Amino acid sequence: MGLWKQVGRFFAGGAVHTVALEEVQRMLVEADFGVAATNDTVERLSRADTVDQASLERIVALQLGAAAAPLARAPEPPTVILIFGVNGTGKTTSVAKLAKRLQTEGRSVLLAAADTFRAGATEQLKVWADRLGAPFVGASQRGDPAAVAFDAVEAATTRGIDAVLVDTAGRLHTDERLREELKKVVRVVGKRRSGAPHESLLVLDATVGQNAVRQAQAFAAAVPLTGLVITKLDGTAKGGSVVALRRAVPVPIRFLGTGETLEDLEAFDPVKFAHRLVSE
Ligand SMILES: Nc1nc2c(ncn2[C@@H]2O[C@H](COP(=O)(O)OP(=O)(O)OP(=O)(O)O)[C@@H](O)[C@H]2O)c(=O)[nH]1
Ligand SMILES: [Mg+2]
Repeated sequence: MGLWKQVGRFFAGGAVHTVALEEVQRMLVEADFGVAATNDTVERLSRADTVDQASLERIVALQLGAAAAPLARAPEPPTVILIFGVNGTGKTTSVAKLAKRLQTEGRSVLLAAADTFRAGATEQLKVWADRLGAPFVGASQRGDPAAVAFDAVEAATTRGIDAVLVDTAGRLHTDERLREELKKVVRVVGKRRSGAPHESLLVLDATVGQNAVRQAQAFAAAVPLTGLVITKLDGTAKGGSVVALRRAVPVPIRFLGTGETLEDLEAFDPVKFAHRLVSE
């Protein structure tokens, strides 16, 4: 991402000039920071006596909120974790990565395919479940996503499994039917298990820039979210969308997806991310 490589030359000697700030502003917008984070960053830079790489990192980190909290743990198993997002953002892959992470922490997981919309979605999650050696619940045919989620919570309760990860269908965030469907999933798991869902994570693709901000706002208005998972950060030079997202929705960033394998998931760390964005 290496923002300093682009903007550092405008602060040669550390001095802050108006011309430099205008150039920096343009580059931040270019890097998907969005208007609010761009203006805030430029404001802070303009007030600094001198600007160097470390100070820019600090200014960016300040806007990224706190480090990620660990995944919630219900007082009695199972902990229910719902995964939302538009098509192709990396929901199913993130479910598998989160399952792997929980298993590594010694927690048992069950995967539920509540994406009954897209042909092949159930099979795709089943492949991950088999690879992880995790039990799996899906609908045999085009079923009701809420019913799948309900059955999954039921199965995990009976079997004493620690966590249920529910993969849902991806459709456009503007789709009214999808929003109703997701609300129903939330309602139904809450009925089966008081306090559930314990986590509702929204998966966003970092490569789509400001569009991810609009998706986050639409989902946050439809269902109560507990965190964001931002994927495909390996595939973009513009990680600024992470800063923009943090500004746009009052939902903490929990994990970053950095590739296609099970290991490519990081707990979000603002200082580390600011370093990557500015200096690498
Ligand atoms: N480079 C990269 N690719 C990713 C990442 N996460 C997911 N992908 C890829 O993105 C594509 C879509 O991932 P899925 O997990 O199927 O996305 P989805 O949101 O479940 O898609 P739908 O179910 O169709 O809505 C796949 O090719 C994944 O391998 C990531 O962090 N980095
Ligand atoms: Mg999927």
